[in-house]
Amino acid sequence: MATALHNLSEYDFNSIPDASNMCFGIVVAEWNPEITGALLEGAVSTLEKHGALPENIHVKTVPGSFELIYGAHQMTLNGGFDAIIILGSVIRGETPHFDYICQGVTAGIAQLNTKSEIPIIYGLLTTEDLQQAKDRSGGKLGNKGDECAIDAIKMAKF
Ligand code: DLZ
Repeated sequence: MATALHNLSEYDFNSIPDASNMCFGIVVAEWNPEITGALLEGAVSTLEKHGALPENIHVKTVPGSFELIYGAHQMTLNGGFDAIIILGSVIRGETPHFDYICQGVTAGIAQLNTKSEIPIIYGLLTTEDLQQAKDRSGGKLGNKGDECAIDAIKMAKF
């Protein structure tokens, strides 16, 4: 029988590092502002809750989710960040080219992650309708912005 080389108790799946010496960039889309504003609020408050200083959280807005790719890329070039978060909301019912935008942003951010020295955390809500987006931006299913903040802190010093 094979012997395990790793003691799984060495890995702590639940700890969240202290973020007081970390610097974050957030790019947020203006489209569906009720949703993206709530995502931003969740992300910023969670970063601060884990020690990030307000002056180390830099927020830039872009018109729509498609521009999140450009915005995140510019932030990687500017330097000085430990992690970048993108936040957007695409709603199928209101967006005839929903699939194009979702796939474009997803592929763009994935590609950036393979080239960038710092992680880019994916906070794009892709929902069938407005209610599903509300449920995931501070509603009954939590706030994707909070989750992205935790992921950014965990990935920042990877
Ligand atoms: C054009 C468009 C549409 C129809 N729907 C959305 C949406 O639901 N969420 C979003 O973030 N952006 C949307 N956009 C705007 C595009 O993302 C982009 O800003 C424009 O196509 C200009 O590049």
